[in-house]
Amino acid sequence: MYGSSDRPPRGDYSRAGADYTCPQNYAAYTEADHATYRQLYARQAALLPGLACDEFIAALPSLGASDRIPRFEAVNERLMKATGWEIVTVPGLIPELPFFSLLANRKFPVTDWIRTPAELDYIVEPDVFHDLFGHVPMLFNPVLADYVQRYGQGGVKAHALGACEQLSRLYWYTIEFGLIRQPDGLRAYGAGILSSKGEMAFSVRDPSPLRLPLTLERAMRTRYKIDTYQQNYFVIDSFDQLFDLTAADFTALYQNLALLPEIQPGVLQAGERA
Ligand code: HBI
Ligand code: FE
Repeated sequence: MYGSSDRPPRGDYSRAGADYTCPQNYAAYTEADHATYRQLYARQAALLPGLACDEFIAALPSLGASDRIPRFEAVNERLMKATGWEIVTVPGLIPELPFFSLLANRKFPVTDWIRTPAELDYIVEPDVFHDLFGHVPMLFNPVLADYVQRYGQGGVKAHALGACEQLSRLYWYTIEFGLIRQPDGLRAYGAGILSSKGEMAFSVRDPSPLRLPLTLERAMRTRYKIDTYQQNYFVIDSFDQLFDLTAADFTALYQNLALLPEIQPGVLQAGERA
């Protein structure tokens, strides 16, 4: 998810080490927590056909338990074998540089607390359901897994260049809210969509949002809101296309972007078709 909220982040950061990781506090989960995970998993899994991309649906069983919050080390046994990634526990949102550094080392930060039953339909900050259900199955796909690592490497460079805002928009419009065109139609691959009850159908079927072909420039110029459905989505034709976008160094791109105005979400630009 994202680290741009201005509220003090939720979670007990006293548990975190220098790299912001901590052990998964499995004993702290109550039966209510496991019931919340079970309920979210069952509800979301029922929505996937026709809306989630094939790669996500194929990898979801690799998370293991669906009746309780899985032990991260059990997920790691399968994930490490599949793509050499491992999930590490964090208390919640962490600063951008540690976040990028973890991704650059094929470690995905997963928050270990879960939302309360009152927050079942919506929560602003990433909890274990958003991170584990939304993000982790896609890390079983080798091409997307390589994209996320290259994204992390790019993030470390962007931090040095002061270009985190632009790069976080690329994350937002791909890893969080990306759509992919399959032979049988549009599908979601972004974790923010895949872990959301309402945004699954909205992002793929609703006529109101813009759906634009993904280009680095357009995504990096486009602002985003963190607490509503997206007013525009960016569409790729394959994960290879996404990976190839990150081949070049972005320094020149950042310099060009600095000369161009930002774009408000949902606003069609000259020459674009809705
Ligand atoms: N921290 N735990 C966590 N999870 C995220 O997804 C995350 C983060 N910090 C920053 C962040 N995402 C975004 O701002 C990235 O685009 C950098
Ligand atoms: Fe996320």
